[in-house]
Amino acid sequence: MGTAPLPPGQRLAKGWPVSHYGPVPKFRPERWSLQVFGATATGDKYAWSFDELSALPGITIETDLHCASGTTSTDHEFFGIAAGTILDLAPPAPGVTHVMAWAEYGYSANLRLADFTSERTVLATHHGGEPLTVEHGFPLRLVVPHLYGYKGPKWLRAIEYMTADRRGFWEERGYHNIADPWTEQRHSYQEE
Ligand SMILES: Nc1nc2c(c(=O)[nH]1)N[C@H]1C(S)=C(S)[C@@H](COP(=O)(O)O)O[C@H]1N2
Ligand SMILES: [Mo]
Repeated sequence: MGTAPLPPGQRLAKGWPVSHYGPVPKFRPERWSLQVFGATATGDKYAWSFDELSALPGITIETDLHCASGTTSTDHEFFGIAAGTILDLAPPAPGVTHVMAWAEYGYSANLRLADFTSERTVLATHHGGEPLTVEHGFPLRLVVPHLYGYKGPKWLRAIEYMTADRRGFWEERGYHNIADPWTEQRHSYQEE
């Protein structure tokens, strides 16, 4: 937050910069769903329309966003569905250790299950009381406050439950598999 220290090696961004790879997708509500697939407890797939998702109970969190390239934007208030709520509605099989968060155009980020189920991890629909803007991920983005920004896909479309780890988009391209900003886990070469 405004008075919180920045993680090591980060500088303050001006405002809230937009940062992502590739184009901004169009939202087509009639074709849109959030899916949960992979190693679910029942073997079933789950899907929610945007209206169904919006009817679920939500939480508000405050956080800074730390981009691994070195800028931090501060004082964000996100509202959305706690990741734990999704876990309750779509229980994972006992062997699930990781999830892959999938966005439009195949962007992905892998997370340890504990990072995904962290109390403050949210599938955000709103920022500062307003729907997300399209460049910041409308209609839905994942926010994982305790990890670098690349672990939070904008334009989120699916959660895949996994029984083993697999690297996501940036993790395959030289970024750190865990992404803790407080210990500067930026690069894959830092992994043991
Ligand atoms: N779909 C998608 N989500 C993404 C990215 C991306 O390239 N594609 N980039 C990530 C990175 S590296 C960062 S730092 C944040 C930036 O979020 P912002 O543009 O809202 O500041 O989005 C993350 N989510
Ligand atoms: Mo980033």
